[in-house]
Amino acid sequence: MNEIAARDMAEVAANLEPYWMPFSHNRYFKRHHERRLLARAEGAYYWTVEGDRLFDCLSGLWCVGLGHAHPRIGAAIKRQFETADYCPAFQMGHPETFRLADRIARMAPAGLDHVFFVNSGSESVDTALKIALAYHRMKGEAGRTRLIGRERGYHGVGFGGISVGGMVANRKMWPTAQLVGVDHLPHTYNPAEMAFSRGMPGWGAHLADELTRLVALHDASTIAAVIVEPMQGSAGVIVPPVGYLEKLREICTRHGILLVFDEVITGFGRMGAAFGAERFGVTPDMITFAKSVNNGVIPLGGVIVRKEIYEAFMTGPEHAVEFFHGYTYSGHPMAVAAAHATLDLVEEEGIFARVRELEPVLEDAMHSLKGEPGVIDIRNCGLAAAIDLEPVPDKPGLRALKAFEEALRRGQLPRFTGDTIAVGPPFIATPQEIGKMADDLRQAIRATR
Ligand code: PXG
Ligand code: PLP
Repeated sequence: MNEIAARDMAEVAANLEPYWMPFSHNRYFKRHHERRLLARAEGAYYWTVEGDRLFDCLSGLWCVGLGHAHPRIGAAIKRQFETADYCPAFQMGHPETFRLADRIARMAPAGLDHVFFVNSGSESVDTALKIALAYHRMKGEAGRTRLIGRERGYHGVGFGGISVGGMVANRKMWPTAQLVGVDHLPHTYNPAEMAFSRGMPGWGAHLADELTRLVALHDASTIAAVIVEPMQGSAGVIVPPVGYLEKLREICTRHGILLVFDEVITGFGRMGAAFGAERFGVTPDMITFAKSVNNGVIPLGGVIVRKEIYEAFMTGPEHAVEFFHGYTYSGHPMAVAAAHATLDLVEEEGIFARVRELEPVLEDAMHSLKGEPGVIDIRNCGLAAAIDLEPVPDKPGLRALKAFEEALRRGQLPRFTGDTIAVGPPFIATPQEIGKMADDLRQAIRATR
């Protein structure tokens, strides 16, 4: 970092107060921000304002798989800025946005072939839920108004997303602001049956039968859609039990209920395939995505839908708007340019195959932490893994915070929530970097004893 940049950073650091940080302990951060202000990023590393290098254990927040500051992505953004920085999204379009929709449709499971663009995972979820409700109405089944989510699910922070989401802290402040008629499937995590499972646990497929129970309770004619993350990311890498997603698919099909996979984390490489749907061999009716689609460089998300869903909307006079929904920045040319450059690199460098090669490396490295003090579970799938630590009595979250701070001292930037440490290394990470990450986490965990 040059001298001026260093001085600017120091000045910024002097007044941290006005920024209200998202999903953060603001007061603690503003008093203890050593190694937590990131000044620079390149490849699989960040550099803090103090000049310390940190390995990017979670690829940013699950989004920067190809590493930071990729020159090809940077060049594409610059070129797009000079060519057409913004185009109105409504009643107009940029050719590259159409080309990206076509490209994503080709990567998606057969049958899912239309793409609606948004700017975040939260928007992708709210959009998918609105499509589901409107779809049934367009089809003459206006009574299908119920949405089914899942306990421990994370579907962003929009009012729709928190309604189907299953994390109490994200919901409890807004009980009357949530969608009515929502119900939840049970989560699939049961440590007594699956602690230290490698990949998909063998126990738990029967929990999908709870959907049959909800159908019996509410009647299928009232249910519009079921939304689940194929692998629950935010909840701490909760991997679907063998056979579970297949059962959900079968029950939804039987009852005319749309199945939505929220692939904001699992889409575009994290599972070693274009989508979790492909990896797990189960095809939903809609897929929501964001994050890795353009390496997290400029906000971009979307919803991929089946042809029949798109076509159900294509009625009425041809000159009239069919779906009253969209965002100023839907299909933003800059975000789209970053996506094309990202997907070019993903293809050229065989990124999905690389993730599949790294998966057992990460699995072995992380499961080698079994037996360390206070480690009560380790889970993994694709290039994602999580470790649960035994909480300090009466101080939930403190153990993981201490491990996190020790990890920073050792040059690692993992993610911590509650007493869970999560990692999702960049797709470009080397086996050596993954090994070192696990070893540094081992020392960090030991230090919390
Ligand atoms: N759906 C899923 C499945 C997600 O994982 C969202 C929706 C919301 O996306 P936006 O772009 O609105 O944040 C997410 C986001 C973590 C972590 O530490 C996970 C997310 C975001 C930030 C941190 O696991 N997931
Ligand atoms: N609020 C106001 C007053 C607006 O004019 C708009 C868009 O025109 C919005 C919110 C929605 O913004 P966006 O399209 O970026 O989601």
